[in-house]
Amino acid sequence: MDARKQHYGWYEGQEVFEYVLTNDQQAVFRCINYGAVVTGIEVPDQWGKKENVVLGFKQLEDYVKDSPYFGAFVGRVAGRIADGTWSTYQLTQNNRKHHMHGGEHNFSQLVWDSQIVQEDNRIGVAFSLMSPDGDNGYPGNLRVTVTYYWTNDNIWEMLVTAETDQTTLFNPTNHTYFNLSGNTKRKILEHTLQMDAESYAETDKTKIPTGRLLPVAETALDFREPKRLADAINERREGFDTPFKLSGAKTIRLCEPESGRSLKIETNREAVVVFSTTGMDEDYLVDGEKMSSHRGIALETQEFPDAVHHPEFRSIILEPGRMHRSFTKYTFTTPTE
Ligand code: G6D
Repeated sequence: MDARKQHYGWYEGQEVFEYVLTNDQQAVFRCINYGAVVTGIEVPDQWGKKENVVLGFKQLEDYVKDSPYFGAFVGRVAGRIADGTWSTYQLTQNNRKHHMHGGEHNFSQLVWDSQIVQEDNRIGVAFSLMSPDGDNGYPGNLRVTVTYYWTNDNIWEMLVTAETDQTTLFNPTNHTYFNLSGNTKRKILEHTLQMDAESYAETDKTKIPTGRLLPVAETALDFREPKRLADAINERREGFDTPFKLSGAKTIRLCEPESGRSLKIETNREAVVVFSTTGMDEDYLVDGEKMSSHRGIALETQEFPDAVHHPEFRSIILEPGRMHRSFTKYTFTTPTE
């Protein structure tokens, strides 16, 4: 296994590095310390051809200018908080009147401290930052570390820890968009998605959960058995920007039959937001083509959005003296494995 650090660019006077982690199968995991962004994951298809399976850009300037959170670590709180209010605090309102993905100049747009970690069976990069008291309206100095490990079995493990000195909120996610066809050569419509999710959170027109958890049975949102995304989106023309409650083994599986690549996601979080990119029509290019509907799918493991206003959702309150610990594990395979 090999871990390399190389210059990637400059952001507000700070140097940005790219880390290239190569395992013994020559599968590659790339990330940068701007936004703790995962910039590339190159894994084999069923014939052994290695290609990139996540959406990203070639250079830092594009991440700074255009990114819809490609590969980024999002925080303090992923998703929307209605009206940006919590307790007596007013958080920044950067999505209509709501607070979204941590607000203005959030974790995905900061340069993190970073260092390579080498262990017996895995290599990784530990990113850390101190979010000061008052950051985007949140109380408390919050120390956050996210470590991305890459193993010889093509597993990306994400471990998050955080501590605060005042009661605050913390509900991060990683916002990678997957496309298992390789180098975005096909859309995600022929991918199948399967999730251990019996219910989903109903949301209003501004994408805030109403608080009602509805059964997926007999709806377009039933992914308990593998379902072609084209079929699911045919049944639900607006696509998915939807929080699902994970249950049982909490496993999510994405497969692309043509390449033979599969991704299995396991986590200790309560929910996953599935964002199918339906309706996206942007001016920037990804792999040489305009970013448009269904070029990728984001699978954002987290606690429910707007959990602060819904006691029925798992709490995202972090108290001083208690360490937040969460993980998500992404396993890439082909049929021969
Ligand atoms: C998140 O749920 C949100 C979307 O609504 C948003 O457009 C995207 O991030 C950038 O997944």
